[in-house]
Amino acid sequence: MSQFVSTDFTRTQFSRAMSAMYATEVPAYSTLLELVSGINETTLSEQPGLKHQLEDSDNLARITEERHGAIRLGKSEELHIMRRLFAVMGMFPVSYYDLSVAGIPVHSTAFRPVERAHLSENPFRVFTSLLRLDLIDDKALQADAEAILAKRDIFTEGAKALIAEFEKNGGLTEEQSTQFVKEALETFRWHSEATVTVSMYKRLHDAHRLIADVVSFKGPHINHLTPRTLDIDAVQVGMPKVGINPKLVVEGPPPRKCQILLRQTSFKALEESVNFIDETTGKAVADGTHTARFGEIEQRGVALTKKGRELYDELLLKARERANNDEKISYETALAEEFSAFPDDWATLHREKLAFFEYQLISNEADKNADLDSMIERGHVRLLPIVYEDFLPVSAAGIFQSNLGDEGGQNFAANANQNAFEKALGSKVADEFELYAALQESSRKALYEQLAS
Ligand code: OOG
Ligand code: NI
Repeated sequence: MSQFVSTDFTRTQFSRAMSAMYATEVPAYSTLLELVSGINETTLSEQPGLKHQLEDSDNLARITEERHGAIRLGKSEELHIMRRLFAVMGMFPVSYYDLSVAGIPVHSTAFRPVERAHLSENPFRVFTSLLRLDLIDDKALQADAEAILAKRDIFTEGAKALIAEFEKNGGLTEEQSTQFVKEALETFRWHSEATVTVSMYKRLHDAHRLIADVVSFKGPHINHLTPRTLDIDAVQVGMPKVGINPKLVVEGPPPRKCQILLRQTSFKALEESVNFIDETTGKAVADGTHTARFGEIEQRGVALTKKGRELYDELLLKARERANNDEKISYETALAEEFSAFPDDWATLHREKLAFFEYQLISNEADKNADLDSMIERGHVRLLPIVYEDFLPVSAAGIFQSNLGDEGGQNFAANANQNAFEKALGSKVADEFELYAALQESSRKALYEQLAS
């Protein structure tokens, strides 16, 4: 018996602690959790097929606890330590997201578990952005923001010591794990005391609201925590009835029989009062507000191959262009019409190599020499969609914009810089397509081994 607890254990404790903390910080979050769990129960009882599919792919148990969160960091060192902190919980950086294309001065990755067993246990993920002050035109403001950020340390001494212990020994004891969760939580907590004066806050805010949000505070407060729903359209309709007003459009693909990728919607949750530093006394005084935290829900579908993703991107772009150029057509209609070109049954999605699947042998008449698609066609093998675990840059930009407000601020030129991001991170980000392909391939191998035995 190892003296250490698993990284799954620590991740689950952390995700529960974050959820409990967010519920006390943002009351609408608890309302949303209740709404989502009610709708998930109804969906499962009305759709026994979906329930079996989730059961057979080890995806049912995780759903009630499934969440993602998001944070925004201010400097390279923070991202570097954050990578090591998430590793303690079995979470690794997957994919590079360039948000400058949408006029948002950050680039991002998602920390999440990558292996099947760990995902089934608890897929908790955190969308993590790093501010890009290099994109600001105002060089004086850039220097001021850098100087403010240089002074802060967002991690507790205890958290840093336990990360080092984990790296040295290869694990944490249960006691250390409990302490680690407590210490790590401090970094994600809301701090109502700003580190700047009102006038500095205004300067940062005028450059871009996001810059003010990242630079003015002691830490990268978790800005939303998102439960997974099995029916986002029902939640979208249900939200106003419980006093929550979602953004107008659901990001991602339109409603379909076979869910693909990710659909998301969000709402503004809270205006916080903030104590800024008084210019003359240097003391914190209660004299301002800041909107930092919001709510979001998501529905996850099958992961797409590169080919499927290209088709998705192409249809999404077409729908957006049509809705923009033609006043008579709504975005929803344009989206639904364009996506009629995306096959909507599992067998075709598999045959055309548009999506990733696991295989389940459901007959003992299967011929081991037959090819996969004919086994599927004959009903000898069942397709289990592999859940999309990542994020979509166009949707993420929509989510950022919905909570930052549309009003002005500087626009930023598209300027991806994955190298700089990975240098700050201290490692490469994993390629999501390779991860899904490996999951599919190991299921294919297991199927043929089963057929051969
Ligand atoms: C992150 C927005 C992106 C998502 O689910 O796509 C995101 C942020 O606002 O910091 O969370
Ligand atoms: Ni989100």
